[in-house]
Amino acid sequence: MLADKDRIFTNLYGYQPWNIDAAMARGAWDNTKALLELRQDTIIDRIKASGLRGRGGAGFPTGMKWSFMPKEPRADRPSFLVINADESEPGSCKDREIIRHDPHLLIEGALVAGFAMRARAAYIYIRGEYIREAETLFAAVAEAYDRGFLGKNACKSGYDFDVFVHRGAGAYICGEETAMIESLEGKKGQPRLKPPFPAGAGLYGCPTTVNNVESIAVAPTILRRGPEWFASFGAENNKGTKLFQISGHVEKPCVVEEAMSIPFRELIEKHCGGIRGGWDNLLAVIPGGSSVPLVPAAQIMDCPMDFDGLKALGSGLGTAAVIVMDKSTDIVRAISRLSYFYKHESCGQCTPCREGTGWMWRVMERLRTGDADISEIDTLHQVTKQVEGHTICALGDAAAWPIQGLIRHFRPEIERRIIERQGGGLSPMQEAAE
Ligand code: L3W
Ligand code: SF4
Repeated sequence: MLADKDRIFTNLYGYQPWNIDAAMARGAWDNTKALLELRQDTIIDRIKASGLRGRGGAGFPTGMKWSFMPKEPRADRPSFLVINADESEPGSCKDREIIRHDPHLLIEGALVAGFAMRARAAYIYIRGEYIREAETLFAAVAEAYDRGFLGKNACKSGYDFDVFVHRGAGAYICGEETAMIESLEGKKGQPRLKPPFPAGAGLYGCPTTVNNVESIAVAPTILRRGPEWFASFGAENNKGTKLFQISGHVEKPCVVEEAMSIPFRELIEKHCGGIRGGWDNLLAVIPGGSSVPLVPAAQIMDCPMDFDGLKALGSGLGTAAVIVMDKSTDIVRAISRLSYFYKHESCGQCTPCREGTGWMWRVMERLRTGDADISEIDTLHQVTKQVEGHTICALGDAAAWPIQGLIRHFRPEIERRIIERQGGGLSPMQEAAE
């Protein structure tokens, strides 16, 4: 278990105030000027050496992403940092806790990261529903300006840096980085085709890096304690500490910072008091937020909770939002509900996603009630394959993968409902087994 002395988020549960004095007593804003004096390339090298990978779902190496930004930005084409606080992935609630209880970790991180990539300003795009959190963030940013940590000559470094907080309006798709950029520009939040990646042409056509809240908030601590310290946690290629958000049928749902690669069973035993009704009652887990496929109980027990461990099971770490489902769960209904979510949140600009998400949800509903034909299971699977990889952004994949996971692992359950609804008999899988 991660020792308290190794936690970055020391006020995750809000036992102390979030304000700047309390944050400074915990170590934030401690001689930030000295961090900036490391200079840009050293900061980026140290973040690369730490092994930090993006905490918003894709796991892209953070230091490498920063290194894509121009080393000599033009005066008429400034660089920008955009911080993705549009936390909307079902199951995800870690960025909310950072902003609620330790916003200065994020704001100091914005300055350090922005400086490293030679950005003129950072925009923190916060989910519209996070009303109280936005209030905290506005107040915390104002505190940082009052102390001279932001604005002209930030932290007396000779560097000018502004932080703006922008509230979203409730669209999941604005968490996709290019839709977020469109939304910041005042347009409808619809993803752009990539490339160009934001580092080439982002906000207002200028070089831009979009990073998740957690990725930015850990940066100052990594620089203070050293990249080797951060890299001492987790497995090869999966380094550092990580916020896990465990919801569903555990005894004590929680958000907790742990070492990356902790085995699933240990994570749940140590922090959540086990599975409701005992380990034999576990049915399946969605380990990384609703966009990654579920994993059946038997497969996930000893799995390291990291990018590679979960990928090997055909799933992913995503945002590390671990949704635990026990045997009381109607698994077909649960995935059908997620299908509805993706149908509802599709921005509608590409046909496979706009049409496919509605189509997949309608079939899922028929599978849920048992009113489908058994042959529709294969048809549905084929449709998910037509959507996956054929859309502008990852929402199409995210809509397809949970259904693929359901069919892969729970096909007999889907067939059972159809057979029962239609008056009994053996399912094709049962017939094959006879
Ligand atoms: C320059 C290249 N930059 C990649 C950058 C790219 C982006 C990052 C990762 O989706 C996933 C998605 C959700 N030159 C580059 C390059 N980049 N190649 O690297 O890019 P990508 O396309 O792999 O992912 P993405 O589009 O950022 C993110 C999944 O996360 N997810 C959850 C999302 C929800 C939240 C939330 O609620 N907070 O994050 C869960 O799995 O499905 O697959 O910056 O520009 N050659
Ligand atoms: Fe919009 Fe869906 Fe296409 Fe993404 S995949 S751009 S959400 S229609």
